[in-house]
Amino acid sequence: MIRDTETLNVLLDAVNRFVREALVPAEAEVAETDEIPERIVRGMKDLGLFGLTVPEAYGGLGLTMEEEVLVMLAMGQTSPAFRSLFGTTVGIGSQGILLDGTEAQKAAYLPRLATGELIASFALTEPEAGSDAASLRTTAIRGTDAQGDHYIVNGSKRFITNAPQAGLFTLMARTNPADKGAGGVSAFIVEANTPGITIGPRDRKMGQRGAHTADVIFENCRVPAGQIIGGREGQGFKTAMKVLEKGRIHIAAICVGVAERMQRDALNYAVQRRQFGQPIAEFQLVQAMLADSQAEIYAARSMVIDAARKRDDGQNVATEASCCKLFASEMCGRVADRAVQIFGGSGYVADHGIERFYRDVRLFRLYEGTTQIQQIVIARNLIREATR
Ligand code: COS
Repeated sequence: MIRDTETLNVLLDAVNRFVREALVPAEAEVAETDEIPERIVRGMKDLGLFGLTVPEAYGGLGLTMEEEVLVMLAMGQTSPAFRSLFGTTVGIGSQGILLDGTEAQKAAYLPRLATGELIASFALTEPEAGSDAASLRTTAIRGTDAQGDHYIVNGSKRFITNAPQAGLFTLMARTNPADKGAGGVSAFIVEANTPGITIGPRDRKMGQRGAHTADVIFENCRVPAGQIIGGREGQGFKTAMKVLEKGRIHIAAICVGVAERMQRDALNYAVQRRQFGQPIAEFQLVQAMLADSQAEIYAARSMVIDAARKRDDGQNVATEASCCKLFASEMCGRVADRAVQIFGGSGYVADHGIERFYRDVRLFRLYEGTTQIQQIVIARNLIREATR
C-alpha cells in the first residue's frame, strides 16, 4: 500500500541520490577497511533510514511494507553491507518491540531507534541452535531482590549482526527450562550496556565487509522483568517468527535490488567489451545469460511487491514471505554467477567489484532462514492448508 505517492517519491529520489553519490563511490573503501565511514552513517540518519518502519507517532517515517520494499529495492543498488546497519535496526532488531511490545516499551525505545541513536540487534541464533531456533539454550530465570523483579540471563548467541555497534538486543531466551521447545521461549529488550554482556571479536566473514557480526555472551546478566516483550512469558518464539516473516520480505527486496545492480554492471560490460571483432553482448550465449537474469529479476520483483501489498492488506503472508526469500535469494546467487561469467577473467579480480558482490550475496541464502528452512515453511503451510 502506498499512502502518498508524492511524499514517497521525494524519499525514493533522496535515497537514489544518496546511493549514487555517497554509497557507490564508497563501496571499495568500505570493503577495504571493513568500516562504514561516519559521514555515511550521518547521511543515513539524516535521511531517516533508521526510522523507516517506526510509526510517525514515535518519530519514524512509518512506511508500509510496500513502501519499505521500494526503498529496499533502491538501497539494493549498492553493497548490501550498507543496508545491514540500518536495515537490521529497523528490521529484525526492533520489529519485536513494534509488533508485540507494550505501549511503554514502544515509547521508551522506538524514538531512539528511529533517530539512529540506538542500533538494534536480533539475538536468536546460538552455537547449537541455528535453523532449529526453538532449541535455544540461553536461559532467563525469574527472580526477585531488593531492586525488584528481574531475570538472570545466561548463554551465548552467535553470528549476531550489528552486535559490536548495538545499543539494544531483542533477545530470545528460555524462561521455562522445563519446556525445551518453542513454548518455553520469551523475548526481551536488553540494553547493550547491561552488566554481564560481553561482545566477542568480529567474525571474519566471506563478504559484506562493513557489516559486523559477533558472539554475544550473557553471564548472570540481570534484566528487569519489565523488559520482557509484551509483558508475557512464552511468547518469544512466536514474536521471533513474526519478525522473521517480515524480515524475509525485506531481505528479498534487497536481493532484487542487488541483482538489478549486478545485471546493469554486466550489461554495461557486455556492450563495451569486444571480442571476435564485436561487443560480447552481440553473442547469443551472452544474451541468454542476460535474458535469463532479467526474467528472474522481474519475477522476484513482482513477487516481493505482491507479498508486501498482501501483508499491508492484513493477509497472512507466511508462505509468500518464505517464497520471496527462497526465490529472490537463489535468483540473486544465479545472477551473481552469470555476472561473473559475463565479466570473464575480469569478474574474478577485485577491480570491477563484481567478485565482491558475488561473495556478498552468498549470505542471502543463509541468514533469516536458509533456503532449506524456507522450503520447509512453504511445504508445511501447504500441507496444513490441505489437511485441515
Ligand atoms: N507467525 C506467527 N507464529 C508463528 C509463525 C509465524 N510466521 N511461525 C511459527 N509460529 C508459531 C507456531 O504457530 C507455533 O505456535 P503454536 O505452538 O501455538 O502452534 C510456534 O510458533 C512454533 O512453531 P513451529 O512448531 O513451526 O516451530 P518449529 O520448532 O517446528 O520451527 C521453523 C519452525 C523451522 C520454521 C523455525 O525454527 C525457523 O524459522 N527456523 C529458522 C530460524 C531462522 O530464520 N534463523 C535465522 C536467525 S536470524 S538471522
